[in-house]
Amino acid sequence: MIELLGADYSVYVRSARLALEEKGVSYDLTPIDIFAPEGPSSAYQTLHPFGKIPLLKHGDFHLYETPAILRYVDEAFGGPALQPATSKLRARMAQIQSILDAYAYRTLVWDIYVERVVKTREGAPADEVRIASALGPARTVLAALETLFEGDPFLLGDLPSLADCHAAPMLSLFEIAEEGELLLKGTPRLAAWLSLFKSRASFQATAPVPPD
Ligand SMILES: N[C@@H](CCC(=O)N[C@@H](CS)C(=O)NCC(=O)O)C(=O)O
Repeated sequence: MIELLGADYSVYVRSARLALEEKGVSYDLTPIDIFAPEGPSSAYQTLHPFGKIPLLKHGDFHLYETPAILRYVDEAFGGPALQPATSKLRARMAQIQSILDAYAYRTLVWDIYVERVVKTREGAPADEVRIASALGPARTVLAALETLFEGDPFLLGDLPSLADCHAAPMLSLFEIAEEGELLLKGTPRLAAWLSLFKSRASFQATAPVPPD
């Protein structure tokens, strides 16, 4: 049995869940709230010394870092392959995943989505300077992803891959911000891919439960 520790609001947890759903692997999501005032428990910190989510448990095998989890889920279980067959496409997949972690996550999610959408929802003022400074880097991320598109209709071909699972949670949050929606109009392939991926059963099954 697979246990995924994390929270449904987390983009990285959703990436891992998307891979599990796409593979048809059943799992339990055990709540870990890293933003709780007291932080994650010391038992969790022992398992994940960086205190982030997700963490995957498969029997006595424990794994953290989402790209490693995604690859393990694809390789350890049956179901449709989520890694392309050729070295070039697998390299492209790793490249896209690295771009997402290094350049997209902080810019699209924290600098733009959290500032514009989450802070507004919480009645706090958005940091307009932070948003404005993130627009150039966000444009660069979107343009790079648009250029690296190798597939149709998915990022790497006619079937979904780990790159799609990794990218969709970040980009779907980014799109909720007005700046994200606008910038995505400049990358039509990426926008069409996002719209398609959001309609998949895996994406719908992993939607965060709205807070009360
Ligand atoms: N490198 C980690 C990043 C995971 C990550 O940043 N998760 C976020 C939630 S989406 C988190 O745990 N944030 C808590 C924090 O930064 O304190 C991975 O690939 O799993």
